[in-house]
Amino acid sequence: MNTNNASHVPAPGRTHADFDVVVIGAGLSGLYQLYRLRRSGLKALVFEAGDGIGGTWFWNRYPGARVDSQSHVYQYWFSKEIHEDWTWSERFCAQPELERYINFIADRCGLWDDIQLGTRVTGLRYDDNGRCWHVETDRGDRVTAQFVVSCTGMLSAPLTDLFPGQKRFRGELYHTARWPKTPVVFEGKRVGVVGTGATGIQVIQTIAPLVTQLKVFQRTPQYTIQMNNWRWNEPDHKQLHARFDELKQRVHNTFAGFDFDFERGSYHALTPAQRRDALEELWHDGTLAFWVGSFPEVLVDENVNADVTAFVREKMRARIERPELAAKLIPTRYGFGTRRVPLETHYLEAYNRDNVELVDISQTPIREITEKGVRTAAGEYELDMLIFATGFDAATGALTRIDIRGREGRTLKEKWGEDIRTAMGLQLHGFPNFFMTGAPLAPSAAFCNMTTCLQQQVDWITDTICYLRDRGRQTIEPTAEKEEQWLQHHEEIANATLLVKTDSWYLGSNVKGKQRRLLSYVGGVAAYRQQCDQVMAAGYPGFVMA
Ligand code: NA7
Repeated sequence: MNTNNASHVPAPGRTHADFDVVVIGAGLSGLYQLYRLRRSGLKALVFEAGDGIGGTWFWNRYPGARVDSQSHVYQYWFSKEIHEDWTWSERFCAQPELERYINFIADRCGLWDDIQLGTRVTGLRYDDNGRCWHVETDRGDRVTAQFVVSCTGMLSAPLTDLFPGQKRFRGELYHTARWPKTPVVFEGKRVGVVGTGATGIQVIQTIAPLVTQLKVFQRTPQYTIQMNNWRWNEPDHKQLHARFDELKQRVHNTFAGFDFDFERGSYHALTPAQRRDALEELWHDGTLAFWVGSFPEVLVDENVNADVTAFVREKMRARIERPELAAKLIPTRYGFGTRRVPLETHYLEAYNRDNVELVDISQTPIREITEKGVRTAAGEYELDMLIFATGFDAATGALTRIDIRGREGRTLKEKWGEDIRTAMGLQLHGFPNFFMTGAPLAPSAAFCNMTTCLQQQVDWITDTICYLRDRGRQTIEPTAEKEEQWLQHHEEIANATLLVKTDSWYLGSNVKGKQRRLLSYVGGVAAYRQQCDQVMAAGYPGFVMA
């Protein structure tokens, strides 16, 4: 595409750009962003790198991929009518159903015309004179847009090149976030999985019964919660549809954007027996409520955390047959909930199988990938297939992999290379008219049910663009002081939690050389939304409009 229609006289608040808005990414947030922009009368174009829409649910089609939020809160809330035309088959849906849902939404809203698939944005350059962004893609597109909204996903830049020798492996090699659409055959194969995060766990529990041999290379053990999944039936669908208005409100007013909250009061106010009962009840629920809907002290109070950790260890131990295995699989070096807690189904039992071996690489790391398999400091493991479930350069990676140049040509990579900071996770000083969703220092990941926070962020961004247009303004940019103030607020909350004591992608410590900073805002979804709304209501203090 090469659009060049800049001859018109722009309406007040608009520039001569080809588009009012270019959106990067057609995942959950990108599609809703397009929907909102169109409804606001804005001309938008979405560039999507994949050859299909869905973002996370397009790329992560690995065996066992499933959402850890309950389906009835992991959805869009903009249309009751559309909501009633869709039913979820399970309490926690699998990837194919999520991908179908996202395509259903695009069909129902007629979004396809403004989405260009198979096109990766490679460069963004801000033009101070034209007050617009120049957008370049790997397909040779050159367009201008007054605003750019990145909907690139918090977990979309996979860590794929981790070990020497990867290219010489003669077997099949996959990263879970680049899983092929063509069927992968597991039967009769010796398979290795590197990584035991939420992804690795889903892969392992799914393929363990299929493969001849499974070697799991585990560097850090995980606390896990047993998922309590079930199939919904007709009366359930009716009941969930009837709850639309209530749920739509509720998810925006809980700590983590779910249909549960810290509603049991203080852990300290309960007797030991009451605490045990509460934990048992939450455990039985089989959702992330055991973590981000139990007691707020779990994330901040060492003693409460130790109690809950002991409870989880006990539950895990009961399912692992061999004590030496339990010693490897149950974490001891960090507290429950200070890393992302995966939900699982028969994960621990997979290790009771004869064809599954847990290779503890905490002391004997992987040295290289050989022609035949994996060589650790303890020896070589011959494999037919190797699966990397090795995670992502979270929050920053998707954007620093694009050449983004703001005012005076300064790159985002340089900016975040010095210090990862944003204004409320929504904008950046030095990058006017550039908006982000799922970015650093906004609520995200398990501290926000992603659909809740992404829709809230898209709403704020769209309303802000309309605010400018309606007042004849062309640009908006946060001040350096606003960024600093938000950073201080974020750090104050983050440093009061136990999260900052444990290494994980939450802190960027999974990426060599990355600054250690809690990437998600953990002040709570409701509190965050209120702050965003207040900024808007007060006429955007801390943001410069021109
Ligand atoms: P995660 O949670 O970052 O997990 C990645 C796993 O890969 C984790 O077990 C890592 O061990 C392991 N890993 C990464 N690099 C290496 C190397 N070099 N050697 C050995 N092991 C390695 O990613 P996921 O995809 O599972 O989940 C990401 C999020 O997606 C998840 O939290 C949900 O929100 C959805 P480590 O723990 O670093 O020792």
